[in-house]
Amino acid sequence: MARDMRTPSAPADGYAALGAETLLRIHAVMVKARALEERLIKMSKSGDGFFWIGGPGEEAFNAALGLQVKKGQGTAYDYLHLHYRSSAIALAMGMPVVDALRQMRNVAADPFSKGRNFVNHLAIPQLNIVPMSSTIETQYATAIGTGIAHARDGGDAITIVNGGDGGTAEGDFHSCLVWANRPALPLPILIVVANNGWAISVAEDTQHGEKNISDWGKVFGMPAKTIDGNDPVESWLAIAELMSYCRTQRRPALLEAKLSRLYGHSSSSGANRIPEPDCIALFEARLLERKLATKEQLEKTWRENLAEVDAAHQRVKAEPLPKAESIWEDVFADGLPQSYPRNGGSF
Ligand SMILES: Cc1ncc(C[n+]2csc(CCOP(=O)(O)OP(=O)(O)O)c2C)c(N)n1
Ligand SMILES: [Mg+2]
Repeated sequence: MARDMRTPSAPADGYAALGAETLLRIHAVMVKARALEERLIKMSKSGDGFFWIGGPGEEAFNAALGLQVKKGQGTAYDYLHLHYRSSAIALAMGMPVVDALRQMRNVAADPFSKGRNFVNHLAIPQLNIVPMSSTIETQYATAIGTGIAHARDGGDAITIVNGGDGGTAEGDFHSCLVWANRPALPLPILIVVANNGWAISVAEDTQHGEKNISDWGKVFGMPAKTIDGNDPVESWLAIAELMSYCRTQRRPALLEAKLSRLYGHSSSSGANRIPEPDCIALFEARLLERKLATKEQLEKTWRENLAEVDAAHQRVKAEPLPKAESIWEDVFADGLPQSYPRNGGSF
């Protein structure tokens, strides 16, 4: 079914507001993410991995988000509850490409799951990126937990949760809205929905009675927006505005980003290129049009990132798989300090 992809151009002054340096930083993250994802797809098709799912098409929005995170470890920093299309967010925050390739090849050096989870199921304690789950939408429920921690701690750190449009039909998304908006303890959560118009093979317009997913925000009177997530400038400005609201007001906001799904759902549906708008091609055309970059500059970014991914792949090919005896490692978390309930906490 044909889909209206809505790709209006960002406000002209958005480019001036961000400036060439930030725009090229965003572009570099987008290119890195695409180079990584296309290599992951290749690996899944050439016996160097078993399955692929990932984020080609989400680079514009995700780069703009990842670069604005207050990153670090602990409640003084943002917590992120992401999903399997979030690679560009993690790359923007400093995840090395080699780590994603390690998880694809399921080698023991995979720092997220020691070679035992699907690709793009990240877990990075140093960046407050909590372990991702293959069950969709459950991250909106776990986000309530760090949202409560952030609400109690004060400061300016927030919880960020992102997932797909299809999953918003599930209870976890609505639990997050309800918990984040309780008058007794509002939660500083930026609730993001990456709306690619599909849940595997089910089209969004056959399932959603609401006009926009962001309309759910009206029930709570919370700030809520639907934006063109294929446009990094529009994305950056909307994220900046809603993040600032969550940080300063200590309350939630809802952001729906309409974007492309450039290689279908996963390797299970073939992972072949789909003719939807490509955020990188669109962005590069605008950068060139506005003379904010030269063709040579953009090509250099591609060359460098493709070379980095290639070198990382060669390295991972030589790394060993996990040993069978390690199968029970990290299954249970022993010896955690008692942290719930805590004195003075109110529900
Ligand atoms: C709880 C749960 N139900 C069903 C599935 C099977 N499943 C995996 S991905 C997916 C579609 C998700 O669509 P959406 O939320 O729009 O995210 P997208 O993949 O489009 O980014 C489904 C139904 C699952 N993983 N978890
Ligand atoms: Mg979807």
